[in-house]
Formats: sequence, structure tokens, C-alpha cells
Amino acid sequence: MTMDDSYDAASIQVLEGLEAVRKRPGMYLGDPHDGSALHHCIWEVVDNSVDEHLAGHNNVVEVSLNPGGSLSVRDYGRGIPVDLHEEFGISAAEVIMTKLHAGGKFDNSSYKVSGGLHGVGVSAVNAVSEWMEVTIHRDGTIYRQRFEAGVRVTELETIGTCEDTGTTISFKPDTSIFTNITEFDFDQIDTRLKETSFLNAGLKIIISDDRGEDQHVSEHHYEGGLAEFVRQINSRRVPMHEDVIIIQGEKEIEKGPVTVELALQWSDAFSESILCYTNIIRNKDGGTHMSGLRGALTSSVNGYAKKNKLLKGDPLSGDDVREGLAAVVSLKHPDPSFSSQTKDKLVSSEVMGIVQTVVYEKLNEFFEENPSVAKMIVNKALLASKAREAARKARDLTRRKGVLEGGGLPGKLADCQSKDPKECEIYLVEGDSAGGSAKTGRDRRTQAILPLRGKILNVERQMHNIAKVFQNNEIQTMVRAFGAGVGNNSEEEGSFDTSKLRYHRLIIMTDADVDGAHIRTLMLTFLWRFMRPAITEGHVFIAQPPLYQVSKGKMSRYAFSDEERDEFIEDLKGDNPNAKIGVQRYKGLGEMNPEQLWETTMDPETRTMLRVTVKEAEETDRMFETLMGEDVPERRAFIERYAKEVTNLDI
Ligand code: 0RA
Repeated sequence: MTMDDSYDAASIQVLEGLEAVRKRPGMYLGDPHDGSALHHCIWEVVDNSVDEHLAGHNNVVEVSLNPGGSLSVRDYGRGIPVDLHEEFGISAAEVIMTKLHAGGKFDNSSYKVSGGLHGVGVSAVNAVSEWMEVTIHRDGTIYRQRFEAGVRVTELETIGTCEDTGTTISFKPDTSIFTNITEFDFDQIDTRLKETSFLNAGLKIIISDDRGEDQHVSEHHYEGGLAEFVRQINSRRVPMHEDVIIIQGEKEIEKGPVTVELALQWSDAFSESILCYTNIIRNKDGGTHMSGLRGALTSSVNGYAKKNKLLKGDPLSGDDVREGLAAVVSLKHPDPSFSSQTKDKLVSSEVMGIVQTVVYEKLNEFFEENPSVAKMIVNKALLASKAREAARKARDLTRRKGVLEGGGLPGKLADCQSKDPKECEIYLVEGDSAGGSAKTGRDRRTQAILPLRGKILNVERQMHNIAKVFQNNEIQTMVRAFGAGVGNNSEEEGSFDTSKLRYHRLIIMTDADVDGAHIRTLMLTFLWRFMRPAITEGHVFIAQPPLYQVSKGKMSRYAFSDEERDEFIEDLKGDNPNAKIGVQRYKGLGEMNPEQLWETTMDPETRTMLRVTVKEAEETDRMFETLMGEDVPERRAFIERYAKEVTNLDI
């Protein structure tokens, strides 16, 4: 084949590849309608610059969100090679920008930066970009090339000279491909790239938002790497030991070296926060590295406890050992396997043993060298175990009491007629009077009403005394009404199980004022700590009662926000600026009669509800600790920080 033939063949291949990405972006980049593919484009481009850091050639990545909706990623690495690529007859840069390579980079080892670290490549991003431009500083020359919808529209041109090296890739996502969420989210980018810089000690990442009037800049640079990451997770908690424990190990497998890096520190918290990564990519559902870590922790802490005669009864459970633990595991693997394209869970089976062995050995060593820390960790686990036992007894009592008291359903519950959980919903209503209206107004076939009296217990402050939670009346009532058990530890009998839920929608309905917001937060705290799957599996909703009734004569409309209220007032005025329009502000649900409550808030045909979702379990844990826990100054700081974002505060 001559060079020309091979170029033609290659370019057809390129066009077919790009077309595939444009047709089915979901296959390559994630959902194009909810912002995930949009932001995946950024990670894909940034990953290349991070690789230059991993290869030892780059210390700074600059990400700019430009006016007009494009984004630029600049690095100071070697610059993408510009020489002719033998096989394709075009520059190596153009190959990188246009040729799809799911998985690894190039077979040609001179272009292989750090095997297996890649997603779909920058070419996939190019394909879904209205335009993309690459600027390369290399060998004293500045090169530039432009693409539209992934197809080159200029040659790789020489545009000047330079003394430094590096690459800038700018792109504007194609709005014919992305819908709904089409703008970059600074906070999401900031959070993710902060994580990236934690995992790449020494790499500085600067993000600047230049879209609005005021430039917004955020800089991340952590020499401490994983240890600093763990310290940050524990920043709002009291650590049990000063130094973060660091563990490193390596094992050679057939494909190359597998390295394990782990940082861990126990705090006074009750939750555990373990973050897992493979090749710098977060595995939010854990996997074999998580299992290996858990196994090692349990056996190492139990081993130490037994050897030092700290343990009398049964061995400590994994949950006991991990209570209050913050840990980050970063695994590097030459050829990892995941359960899905999105890499949420690592499934490479050899990893479990590798992580377990490394962690077990190193942790035992650490315990031997730091007996006072080891004893503290064992004592904390012993306390956790006692508390868990007391909680189990109290919970069993709660359940048994339910059974003894006639059928197990609480007296306050106005149940629905249907027994098919899929169509049933339960309204958790603040106060008896609103409960009364809801009972009269509801569709009694599918809607059950449970009035709750006043403020339910703040469970976040009782996590050290869980028995008290189970003795609480309102909580017992909810547990019995839902019929699905209580407690997040799925291994324990009687813990919460969504498949047993008597209602598939748990709807929190409180007044639209501060008290209502407080009660809603208390309920969410309880659900998060004791019935978490109800939230993570999408069963929990928040009812949206209207804030105003706007009326003129017999005509009236309900407004759910101040803007809507103003809009309706204008509408009703019509051509007559002097029409005296009535506006009623609903302070509480109790002010609405049953028909109004049905019409505005409960009628499945017309109502609006918010489904409670959770993006980041660890962050949510910390948020509840801060908002509902004991640390008052911390809470004040948190509220002051977010107060400006509250738009609907009613005092
Ligand atoms: C292939 C080979 C080399 C560098 C790169 C790719 C590279 C790609 C990107 C993408 C964004 N920034 C980048 N920086 C480098 C090695 C080149 C050499 O050996 O000099």
C-alpha cells in the first residue's frame, strides 16, 4: 500500500469512528442529557495532562471555563508529538485528536505514556464538539490545528515560536448533542479536580471560571497526596490519632506491577468513609480492592486485640472495626476490569488478595510500633460493638412490640386500602391538624397518612446511644408503618429492606416555613442513618405545598414561588392595572382545607414532588454530621457559608 492509500483508508476509519460517537454518545461518554457526558469530556481531556504528570513531565494543569461556553485545558508537558505517524500518514497529533482508541493509547510503545490509565480518549470529545483546537508548544515552535465536529478544518499549522513546552486543548460542546444540562458546573469540576490533585501529589490544578462578570479561581496543590486527602475528609471530625497511617505495597502480576497506596485515620465519627480508586478513577461501588481492605482491617484489628488480651467475647465485626474510619485506597493496575463502562466497581479478582496481604502485613507492623494508637482503635471498636448490641436489642424490642400491639400498625396511621406497595404512598405529615386535612382530602385507595407530632428526635446526636432512637415514639411509629425493618447494616436480621416496604413512596409533607424545614431535615437525617436504601433507591419524596393563592373574583391560582406569584398577579390583572388582586400567603398546611390540600399538593395528576437523591454518600454523611451533630461552631460556619444561597428563608 502506498502512503496515500493508507491515508485514505485511515481517514475513512476516522470518520466512521467519529460518527459512531456522535450517534451514540452515551456508549462512549455517559448520558448526554443529564450533564454526565458533558463533564466527562473535561475529565477525558484533563486525564491526558495528568498522564504527562505521571510520566514526570508536567506539574501544572490549568482549566478555564471561557465566555461563550468553551473550555480550555492547558498543561506544561512535553507537548503532543507532531511528527508523521507512519501507519496513518498524518501527524501523531492529528491521530490523537481524531482516532478512536477505547482503552489504551497506542500500541506503539513510544506513545504509550502509562498503560491502562485511559478512558475513551480526547478524540471522542472532539467528535461531540462544535469545534476543538489544539495548540502545541514543542521544539521551540507553536503549532495549531482546528477541528469541527471531529473533522479537521485546518492542517497542523506553524503559528509562532516559543521557549516552553506543553499542550492546550480547547473545545466547545456541540449543543445538538447535549441537552438539559448544557453548561459546565464549576462546583462539580472543582470537586472532581480537587480529588484528582489529591491523588496526584505535587500536581497543581488551577480552575478559573471566566464566564461571568467576576472571575472565579480555585487552586489545588497537595504535596501530601492521600494523607492530606484523608485529613481533609476528617477535617470536621476529631481524629483519634494524630498521624494518618500510610500503607504502600506492590506486587508483580503477569501484565505488570500492581501498586497499592492507602491512607487511613480513625475519628470520633460514627460513619465510615472509604474511597476507592483504580488508576485515578473513582470506583464509587468499591470492588475487590475494597473487599481486600475490609478483610485485612477486620483480621488485623481482631488479631491485635486477641494477642493483647483486649478482647473477651466474640470477635469484633467489620462494621465495629470500621466505625469512624476515613480511608482512601488508590490502586494502580496495568489492566483492570470493571463491572461496567462507568467503572463504578472493580472486579479484577487478583486484587483482593494483593490488597489484603499488603494491608494486613503493614497494618500489623504499624500496630506493633504504635501500641497506644492500636489500643485506642481496639477500644473504639469494642465500644461500637457494645452500642451495636444494645441497639440490636432495642430494635428487636421495637419490632416485637409492634407485633404484640394488634397487627403491628400504629393507631395514628390512616392506612390506604390497596395492598400493592407499588401503587401505595404514605404521607408523613407535620402535626395533627394538617394530618386531619390530609386524611379527609386524600385518595384513600392508595394514599396513607401518618401524622407526626412536633419535632422528631435528632438522631445525629444519639448515634452514641442508638437504643434511645429505637425507644422514640415517632420513630417506632414510622418503623411499624413502613414495615421494612430499621438499620443500615444489611447483614443483620431485621435491618431495613426496601423489598418489604409497604409503600413505594414515602412523602414528607411539612409546612413551608423554618420549622417545617427543620422537621424535614430531622426526618431525612433519620432516614439517612437508619433506612438509607429508601433514599438511595429513590423512595423518598418531599411534597411541595403552594406558598400563595392569587385570586381575582372567582378565579384563583396557586403559586409555588415568589416569581410565580408575581407572574400570576400580572396575568390576572390583564389589561387593567388597577384590578385589586387578592394574595393569600399559606403559612402552614393547616390553613388549607382538605380539597385545597388535595388539589395543590396531593393529587398525583397535578402535584409536583421533589425526589430526594444523593450524589455522594460520603459528603452527605459529613453534611449531616455538620448540620445535625454536636459541633455548634462548625454548624454556624456551615450555615453562614451557605446562607447566601438560601432564597426562600421564612422567619
Ligand atoms: C503521546 C506521546 C507523548 C506525549 C503525549 C502523547 C501527550 C498528549 C497530551 C494530551 C494533552 N497533553 C498532552 N501531552 C502529551 C510523548 C511525547 C514525547 O516523547 O516527547
